[in-house]
Amino acid sequence: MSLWTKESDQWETSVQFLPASNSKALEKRGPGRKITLIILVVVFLAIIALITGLLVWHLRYRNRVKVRKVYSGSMRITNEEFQDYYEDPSSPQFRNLATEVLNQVFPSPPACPHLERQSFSYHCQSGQVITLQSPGFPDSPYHANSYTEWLLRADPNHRIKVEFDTFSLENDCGKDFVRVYDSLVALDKQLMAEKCGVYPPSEPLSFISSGNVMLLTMVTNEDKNFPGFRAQVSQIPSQIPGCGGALTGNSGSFATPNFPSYYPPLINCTWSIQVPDGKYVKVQFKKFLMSEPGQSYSTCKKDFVQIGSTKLCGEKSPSTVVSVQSNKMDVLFSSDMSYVDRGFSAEFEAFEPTDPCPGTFQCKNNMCVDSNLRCDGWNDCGDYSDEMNCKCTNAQIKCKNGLCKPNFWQCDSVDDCGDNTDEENCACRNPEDFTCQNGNCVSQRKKCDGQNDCGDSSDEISCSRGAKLSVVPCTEVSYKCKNTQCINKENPECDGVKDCEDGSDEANCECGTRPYKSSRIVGGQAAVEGEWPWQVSLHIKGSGHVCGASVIDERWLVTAAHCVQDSGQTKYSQPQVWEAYLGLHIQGKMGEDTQKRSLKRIIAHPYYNDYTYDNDIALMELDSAVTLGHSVWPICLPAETHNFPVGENVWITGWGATREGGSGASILQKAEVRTINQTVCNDLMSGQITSRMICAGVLTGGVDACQGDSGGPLSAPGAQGRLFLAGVVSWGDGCARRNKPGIYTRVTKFRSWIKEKTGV
Ligand SMILES: *[C@@H]1O[C@H](CO)[C@@H](O)[C@H](O)[C@H]1NC(C)=O
Ligand SMILES: *[C@@H]1O[C@H](CO)[C@@H](O)[C@H](O)[C@H]1NC(C)=O
Ligand SMILES: [Ca+2]
Ligand SMILES: [Ca+2]
Ligand SMILES: [Ca+2]
Repeated sequence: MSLWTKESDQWETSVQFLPASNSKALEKRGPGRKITLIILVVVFLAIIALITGLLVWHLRYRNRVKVRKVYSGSMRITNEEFQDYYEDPSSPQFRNLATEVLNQVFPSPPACPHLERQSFSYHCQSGQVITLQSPGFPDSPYHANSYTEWLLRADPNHRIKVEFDTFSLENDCGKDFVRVYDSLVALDKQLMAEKCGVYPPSEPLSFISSGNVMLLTMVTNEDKNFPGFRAQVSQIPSQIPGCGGALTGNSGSFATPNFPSYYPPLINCTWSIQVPDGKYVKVQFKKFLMSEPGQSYSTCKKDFVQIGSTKLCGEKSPSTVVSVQSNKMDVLFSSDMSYVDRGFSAEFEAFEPTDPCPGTFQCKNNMCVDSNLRCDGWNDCGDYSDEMNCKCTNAQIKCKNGLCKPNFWQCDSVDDCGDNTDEENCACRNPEDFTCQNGNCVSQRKKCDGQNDCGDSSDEISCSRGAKLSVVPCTEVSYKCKNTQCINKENPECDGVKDCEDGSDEANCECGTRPYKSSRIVGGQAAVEGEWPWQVSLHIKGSGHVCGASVIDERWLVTAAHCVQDSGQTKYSQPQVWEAYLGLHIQGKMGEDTQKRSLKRIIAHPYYNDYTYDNDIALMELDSAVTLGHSVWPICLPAETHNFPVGENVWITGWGATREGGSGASILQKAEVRTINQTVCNDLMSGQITSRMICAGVLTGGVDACQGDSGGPLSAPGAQGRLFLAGVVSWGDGCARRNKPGIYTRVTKFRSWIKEKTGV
């Protein structure tokens, strides 16, 4: 039935759609009926006019709104066969069909508000790769306020695979985003993923459809236009490899289809594992990412893994182990029609029922860990079972709850024991007191009273006296502006607020940012490409990577003085023996953005002590300036008064080389460490720690490798997501070892020396 048919009996049918409150009027018979109908038609037309007005305003003029919405719908023509020529909107067949459809639906085509939108349509052929890119890519940023869609089709019995090789959008999915649908229309229930932000090439982003169609849409708002994306589209057979199968033997590995990229929607895979008779099977999920909106992590109704009656979904730690008391195990993976994730990679292993962890320690959750990880203060099992019932050594604190923790986590304001034992009896015993930066204790009442009670003015730092910052007498801990005035705010440099009258605290703040935020997949130890754009690899010509360094501007690097001391035949102090690689990710593999430079000059600190490693810092001038960008970017240098609080989480990065050699990693590695209380560290290192050094220890369990390179950066977070060069990897293994702190050169102590030598 149609509202537009003029036969009167059909009018009656149509008015039944009006609200119930009008039904009484409709029951009336006689002459009143015609008037009612006229009134109804007038009201109806008024409503249509109002809606049209609102729509025109919404679509045409209301483009300043922050959140954009895209409306879509679909229509099926039931009495027509789909033909290839219908894909081409300019074909006569398409036009004829469209006119027919429009004539049936509307007596005359409605006026459409003009929208800035583009639509592309492709049909993949076997063996053919189609390249898609956002409008303007790569020469110009994408357009503002645009809607672009790509309709992708494949032959029957094929799937569409889309692989993004570049993906760079604004980092707010409420503003600019790309959506991938498992259909040709933008239906929420078939939305596979919504993406924004920047993905580095080392983090693959590819999607596979469940059938032979897929839709990509891209929506942008009015500002912040980024380069956009480029993707390769191809068709692959419906039967995708890696979805289930039989696994036999004593051990092996398996993963979801397309891992480490996204699995397809609507898929069931079953792996049937069988190990030799008499043994039992266990499976450890090394990576497990199966998160999606609307998932309940207790019932796992959407995408999940099932082993017997155990269901897993969401994100799981790498210590997730499932075992069965049988030599057979079925692992089922199931994904539903909306939202996909990266899936899992797993290893299975046969074990003797009588000895599940030969030669190693068996955790309560059935995982096996190296025996020497027992009672070392790190939770390696994931359930603390390796840290229970331990006898603490001299190098450990005995927590009241029975755990043992390394001494160096004492007095760092972080509760490592879980019951605060490690933070008791630190400095000011009276809880009423304030601890000064120099360790003195003053009454809380003396804080921010305008008097220097601590002796170092630290009781007068970070005092908010209204909105106005006060200029204070200059001391060791107060920040000095360029105009020589001192201000009472901690770490005011590059925090986005103009604190100095002359604005000098916010000058030269283009540093310390990075294009790629590391996302969850890379957890582990390998860095993401572009994650540490100030990291430099220093090579000795002919013998490869020897030390790390940090970029501080387009011409200067900071490294360790011990890297540039002559030894035997090699004249490490001479600039001509070195080569600097900037923007390098994998050793031996020059990336597109890797820049290689020779050195013009090396300035080692004149007071460097080869015996104590005091003043272990050096500067290197490049023979020509590098181009700063995504892959090469300077880290911020902290002001002399910058305070890196004890207990703060910081990062070390490098390929794991020490000056003395040792096998390094090929991919840049990273490790999260935590700064250690100076007094505690000095005690631990038998009094070898000077004020020009800063200690940090490995934070998370499991990391035990040599992550830092001599001379490489210790990167600490500052305001606005910027990173500051807190230290230079110096000694004490530079490597992050669990029970040994690493010792770094404290860069704040050398700020004015760096300025004097480089002007930076
Ligand atoms: C996967 O298996 C479940 C349970 O057997 C079934 O309900 C579902 O339809 C299957 N999905 C696909 C895509 O085959
Ligand atoms: C370091 O620990 C000592 C006690 O061992 C304490 O007196 C001092 O205040 C701590 N330092 C900092 C900066 O927390
Ligand atoms: Ca442990
Ligand atoms: Ca602690
Ligand atoms: Ca500031």
